[in-house]
Amino acid sequence: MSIEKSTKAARGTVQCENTNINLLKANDYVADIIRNEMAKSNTLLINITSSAGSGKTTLMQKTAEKLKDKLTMAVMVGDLETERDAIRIRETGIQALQIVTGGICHLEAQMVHQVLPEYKLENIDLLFIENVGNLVCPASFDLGEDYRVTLMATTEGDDKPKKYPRMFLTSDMMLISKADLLPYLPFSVEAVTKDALEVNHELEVLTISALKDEGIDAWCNWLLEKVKQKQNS
Ligand SMILES: Nc1nc2c(ncn2[C@@H]2O[C@H](COP(=O)(O)OP(=O)(O)OP(=O)(O)O)[C@@H](O)[C@H]2O)c(=O)[nH]1
Ligand SMILES: [Mg+2]
Repeated sequence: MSIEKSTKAARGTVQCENTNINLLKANDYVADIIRNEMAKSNTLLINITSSAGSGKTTLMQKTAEKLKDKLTMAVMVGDLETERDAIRIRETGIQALQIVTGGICHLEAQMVHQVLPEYKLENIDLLFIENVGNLVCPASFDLGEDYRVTLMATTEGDDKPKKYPRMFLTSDMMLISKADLLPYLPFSVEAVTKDALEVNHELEVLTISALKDEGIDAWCNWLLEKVKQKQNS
C-alpha cells in the first residue's frame, strides 16, 4: 500500500497490484458536498485532530477568546459521549454543537453534513471541527476541510509522528501543545519536528501553550491569513 501526499491521502484508497479499492467512497462523496457548501459561503473549515486529551478544546476556547471580536467563529465537536466540550466552548460566547458518536472513534463526513444546517454558514468566517481524540481512524476520513491541524502534546512523548504517520501525513499543521510542561518532560521539540517532517515535508509546525498563552498569537495570525485567502478565493 502506498500513500500519496495530497488531499486524497485523507481518503480510504487501498492500492493493490491490480486494483484500486476506495473503501470510503460514500464518505468522500459527502466530503465533496461539504467542501462545496464551504466554498459557497467562503467559510474556512479546519479539522482539529489529536490523541485524547492533547488540548484541542482548550485551544478552541483560547482561539475563541482571541478571535471572536475579529471574525465570526463556530465549532462542532465530536466525542463518544457527553456534551462537555461543546458546553466549555459555548462558555466563550461562540456557537458550538456536540456530535455524540455513541462509541464511534472518529467523525465521518455524513455526521458533519447532518449538523451543518444548524449553522448559518453565510455568516461564519471560520468553522472548526474538533475531531474525536484519536490519532488513528480520523486520519482516513476526509471531512471536506480546507486544512487539517494535529496537536501533538508534550505529555504524549516525542515518538508519535513515526508511529502514527498517516495522521501527520494528511495534516497541514502540527501544533506542539502544552509547551509550558517542556521543562519537566523528556520531550524533544527538535526530534519530534524532524520525525514529523520526514513523514510530511510540507507540514507547518508551531509550538504552543494554550494555558500560558504562548504561540497563540502566531496560531491566530495563521488562521486570520487563511481566512483572508479563503475570502479572496
Ligand atoms: N499544562 C497544560 N495543560 C493543558 C494545556 N492545554 C490543555 N491542557 C490540559 O490538558 C487536559 C486536556 O485538555 P482538553 O482541552 O480537554 O483536551 P482535548 O484534546 O480536547 O481532549 P479530548 O476532547 O478528550 O480528546 C486538561 O486538563 C487541560 O487543562 C496546556 O497548554 N498546558
Ligand atoms: Mg476536547
